Amino acid sequence: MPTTKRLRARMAETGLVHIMAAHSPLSAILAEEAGFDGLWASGFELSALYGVPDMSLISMTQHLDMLRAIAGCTRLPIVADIDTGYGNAINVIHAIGEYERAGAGAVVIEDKTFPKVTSLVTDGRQELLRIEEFQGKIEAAVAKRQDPDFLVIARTEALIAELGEAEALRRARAYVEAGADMILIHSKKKDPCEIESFSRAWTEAVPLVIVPNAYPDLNAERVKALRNVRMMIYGNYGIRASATAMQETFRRIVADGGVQHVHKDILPVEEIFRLQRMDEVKAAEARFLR
Ligand code: SPV
Ligand code: MG
Repeated sequence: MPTTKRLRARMAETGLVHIMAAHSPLSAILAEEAGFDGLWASGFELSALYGVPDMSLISMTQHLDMLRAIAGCTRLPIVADIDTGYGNAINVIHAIGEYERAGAGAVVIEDKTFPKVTSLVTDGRQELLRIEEFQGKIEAAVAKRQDPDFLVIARTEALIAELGEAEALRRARAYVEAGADMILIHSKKKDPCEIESFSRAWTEAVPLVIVPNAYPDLNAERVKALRNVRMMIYGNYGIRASATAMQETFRRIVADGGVQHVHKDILPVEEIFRLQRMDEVKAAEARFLR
């Protein structure tokens, strides 16, 4: 079954899919082994990996290269974070062709102006596009996709821009009219009540996607009670987890004056060999090297 169909089937079967952020093939392999339903090719994570802020500084080529590398290492569906779609509706048309070919199963396009500013930063300059212009981008994405199961997810940043729930609902409804398959509603409030209130006010048939980065208390059990959220994206947990581990380990090595203590607390090299599928290489060596 193609990954696009699998993602839709999993949503229908479980009612809520769990999508983990991946910034590399290794993080994707670990997410797959942990049991996630899909991967989030996160702009934030890839930006952080390159050591730059998430402000449209990473090019489409860089993002696509990483997505292709991830797609080559996992069977999980990939939800591609294409930010603003790299420009206007014409750029979106080009991007959809590229992302479908690269192996994405869905895209999320957000209604900010290009270049964007990362959503969770304090006092970020959050500028939104005119509704009609963003509708054109969603319509262009829907018209361009080849596979009807490829999801076009419209993300509104109205709450991030502090425009209020009424504006967020107005925008989300306009994006449904334009053909969006799902609506991603984002919030930077620590209290999940902003998202819960939006979800209760959302009466359209099109389901919601959330990214509980700022409001971690909204767990799957609470989300299921909302009834119209079908996808949870763990948006920056891959890069934060790996940075936590590296920061702690590197500091200990400097403090200890060597690796004599940390080596027992990190994965043995044999585990990395397993993740690299060294056994397959050894089998191929035995069979083909003469
Ligand atoms: C990302 O992971 O790139 C996101 C989620 O878009 S957030 O950074 O919280 O906006
Ligand atoms: Mg992003």
